[in-house]
Amino acid sequence: MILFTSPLLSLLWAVSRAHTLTRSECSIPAEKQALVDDLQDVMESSVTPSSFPNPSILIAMNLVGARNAEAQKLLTEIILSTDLTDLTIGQLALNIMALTSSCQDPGNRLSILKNQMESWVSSSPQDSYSVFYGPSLALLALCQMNQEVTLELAVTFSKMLLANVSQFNIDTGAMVTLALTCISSMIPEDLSDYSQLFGQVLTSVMENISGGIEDNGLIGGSYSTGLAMQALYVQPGENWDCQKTVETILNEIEQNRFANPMSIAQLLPSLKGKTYLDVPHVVCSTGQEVRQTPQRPPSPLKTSVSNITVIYTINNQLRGVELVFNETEVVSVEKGSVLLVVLEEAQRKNPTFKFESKMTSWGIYITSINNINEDENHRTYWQFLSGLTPLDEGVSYYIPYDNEHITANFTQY
Ligand code: B12
Repeated sequence: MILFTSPLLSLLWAVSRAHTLTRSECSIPAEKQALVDDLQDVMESSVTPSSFPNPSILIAMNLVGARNAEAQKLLTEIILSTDLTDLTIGQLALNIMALTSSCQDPGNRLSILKNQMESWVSSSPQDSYSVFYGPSLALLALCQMNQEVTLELAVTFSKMLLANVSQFNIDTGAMVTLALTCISSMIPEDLSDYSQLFGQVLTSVMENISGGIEDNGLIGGSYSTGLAMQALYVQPGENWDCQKTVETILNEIEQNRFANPMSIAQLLPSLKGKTYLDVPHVVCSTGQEVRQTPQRPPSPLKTSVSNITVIYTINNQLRGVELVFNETEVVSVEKGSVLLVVLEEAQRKNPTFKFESKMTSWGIYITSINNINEDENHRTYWQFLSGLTPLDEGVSYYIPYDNEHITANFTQY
C-alpha cells in the first residue's frame, strides 16, 4: 500500500466538506427532561473563578446550549487566559476545541499542537492503548481546524494503532473513532489507500466498542458510555439499542452516579444527540439571557453522625522499585465520607501512609504513596481497588461502605 501526502491531496483536503452524519433514534422521555437539566446545572455551577479550568465542560455547554450564560462566559475567559506552558497534547486539543466552540480564535495553540504532534510516537506495540487518547484528541482538533498536516499525522498514528497489541480501552477507542471519522470525511473516497487504512482501524475499533455493550445498555461501564455513544452515533452499527442505553444512564443519574462535573461533561452531549464532531458547527448567539442560578433546597440537617470502618492497604510489589511493602491500617471515618478522608485518616495515624496528589479535570488524582511516585515514562501509577475490583471513580468521589477493603496498588498500565 503506497501512502504519502501529495500536494494534490492537500488541496483536496482543504476543499472537501465533512459528510452529513446520521444519528440513531433515541431520546430523553419528557418526564426525565428535568433530571437532565438538573445535571447540566450541576456541571455549570461547578464553574467558578477558582475552579480547575476544564475545557471539556465548555465544549459540553456549547454543544448542548448553555443554561447559564455567565458560567459560559467565565469559562471561556479562563480558558483564553490559561498558561500553555505545561499543557499536554490532549489538553491543548481540548482547549482548542473549547475555544472554537465558543467562537474564539485559538491563536498559537494550533501551531504548538502541530509541532508537538509531529514528534509524538507510541513507545512500543506493547504500550498501553490509553496513550492514544490524547493524540486522538489532537487529530480531531487539527482536522476540525482544517490543518493539512492532519492527514500525514493520521496515517502514522493509524499504523502505530494497528501495530498495538495491548488491551483495548473503550474511551480511547471512542476518541479514535471521532478523529478518524472527521479525517475520513475530509478526503475523497477514491483515495482508496487512505480510506482503506482508516477504514481498517475504524472497523476494528467499532467491533471492540460494540463488544463492550452490556446487557443493561451501558458501554464499558457508566463512565465510558457517553464517549462510546458518540462513537456509535458517527459510525452506526446494527445491534445497538440506543434507547436502552439512555434509560439505564438516566437510572444511574437518579442514583447520583454522575456527581462529578467532568463525568457530566462527557455524557451530556450524547444525551442531547451531539458529538465532538459538531464543535465546528456551533452557532454562537450574542446577548444570551443570563438565567438565575437555580435555588437548590437546603440539605436536611444532620441529626446523628455514625462512623464506618474501612480497611486500607497500600501495596508495592513492583520489581525495580526499591521499597517493596504491603501495609494495612484500619480507619474509622464518618459514614458518607469520600475515600480521600480515609487516606487522610490513615496518613494521620501512620506516616507510612503519607500520600501526595494533584488536581485534574476528574478531581484529585493520587500521584505518590509512601514516597513511591508514579512515573509516566515507566507507565506506573497508584491503582485503587475494592477487594479485587478496580474502582471506577477517584478518591474525591468514591464513597466507601462499612468494612470495605480498599487497596492502593502500585502497578503499570
Ligand atoms: C489515560 C487514563 C488513565 C491513566 C492516566 C495516566 C496518563 N498519563 O495517561 C491511568 C492508567 C494512570 C489512569 C488511572 C486511573 N483512572 Co483513568 N483514565 C484515563 C483515560 C482513558 C484518558 C485520560 C486522558 O488522557 N485524558 C485526556 C487529557 C487531555 O485530559 P486530562 O484531564 O489532562 O487527563 C488526565 C486526567 O484525566 C488524569 N486521570 C486519568 N484517570 C483519572 C482518574 C481520576 C479519578 C482522576 C482524578 C484523574 C485521572 O490523567 C490524565 C493524564 O494526565 C480516561 C478516560 C476518559 N473518559 O477521560 C480514564 C478515566 C478518567 N480514569 C478513570 C479512573 C476510575 C481511574 C482510576 C481511579 C482507576 C483506579 N481504579 O485506580 C485511576 C486513578 C487513581 C489515582 N491514582 O488517583 C475513570 C474516571 C471515572 C470517574 N467517574 O471518576 C475514566 C473516565 C475511565 C472510565 N471510563 O471509567 N487513568
